Amino acid sequence: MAANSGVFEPRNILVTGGCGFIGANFVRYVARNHPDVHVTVLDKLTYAGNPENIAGLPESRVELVVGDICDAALLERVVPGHDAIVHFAAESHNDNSIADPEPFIRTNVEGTMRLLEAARKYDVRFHHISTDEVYGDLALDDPARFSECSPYRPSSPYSASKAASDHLVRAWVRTYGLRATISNCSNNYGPYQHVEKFIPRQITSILEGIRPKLYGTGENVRDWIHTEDHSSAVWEILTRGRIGETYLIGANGEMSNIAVLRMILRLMGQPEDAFDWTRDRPGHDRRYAIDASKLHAELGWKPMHTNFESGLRATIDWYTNHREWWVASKAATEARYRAQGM
Ligand code: NAD
Ligand code: TDX
Repeated sequence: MAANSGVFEPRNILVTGGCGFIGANFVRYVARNHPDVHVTVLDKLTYAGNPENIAGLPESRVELVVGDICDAALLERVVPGHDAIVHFAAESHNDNSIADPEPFIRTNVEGTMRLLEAARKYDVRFHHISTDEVYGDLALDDPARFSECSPYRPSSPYSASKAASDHLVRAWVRTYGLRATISNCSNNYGPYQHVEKFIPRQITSILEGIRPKLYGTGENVRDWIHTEDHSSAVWEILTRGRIGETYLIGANGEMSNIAVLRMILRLMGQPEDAFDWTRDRPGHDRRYAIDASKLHAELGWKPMHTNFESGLRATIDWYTNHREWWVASKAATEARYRAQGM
């Protein structure tokens, strides 16, 4: 660790959830762009974690510890010696949280508390990865976007658990002086995303000859950002963000679900109406939209992937070329959805 004109220069980072979608992309980003940094990944390898996601990275720079962030004794062994924790580990899927909220409270709330306690004890800089869903939703016809001042109004057990974890981080900053920052990002897309999520589900369904499934009216809007842009924003906040601050991350990628699905179908050479409607998600958030002005103004961050269609085309290519990565979890995921009528 070094302090250089206000820039924090971590040397030894603990990345929780680094075998999941966004965590693994962040580990790859750090390995590619910051070869002087060692990364320890701490991951429980739930159904959503896959060591293949970080395969091929130099063993001298990326190490995997398999374990649970709720395990205080394990954290006592793993945390000391790191100068930063970047906390991605979570139960992350809204539909799962509606079917069974309990693991969400355990990992997202209790697990975050355990990590905060370890960070406090060993005086480790902490960056907490969160979601725009903590702010609830916006009306479809409302020009407003979420900002760092938006009130917390989570809708699902998942987003409520993430909201709780954000509040814990702020309490540890204020009460114990923990050196922490928080980022709340919009919907990510890109390689290594689990096939339960919207974009990979639809792409892999088409590849398998299954008709894509659209919930409710399909008018719901999500604000898409490429996961590599999320990684670069997190790196800027970790190294140059102000302690105690929250930064929203987004890339002006608002699009309705039906428009995204039609784009996927077109790019994959299918008729644009070749999908099925399903029942709606209970409590389905209508629209998310991020105002990332603070991140732009304070840290000068800009997204690289500004053309959603070309990012989506690359993502389709990735799933097309990595069938062995997703085929087993596809069958299990679709069986789970079928049982729920989705
Ligand atoms: P993911 O489900 O793909 O990965 C989660 C990872 O955490 C997995 O590797 C899993 O094994 C691990 N994990 C789960 N419980 C654990 C535990 N108790 N101990 C240790 N490891 C555990 O999730 P993701 O989509 O990559 O999301 C990562 C983070 O980003 C989450 O905190 C999520 O809330 C946040 N986020 C996600 C999005 C999105 O679009 N996916 C957007 C904004 C924020
Ligand atoms: O088959 C589907 N059909 C469908 O219409 C699926 C899986 C989803 N949907 C809809 C529901 C949502 O409106 O697509 C939208 C996106 O769904 P998800 O991929 O489940 O994402 P979402 O619920 O928006 O949450 C995501 O973004 C915020 C991540 O999963 C969260 O971890 C993150 O915090």
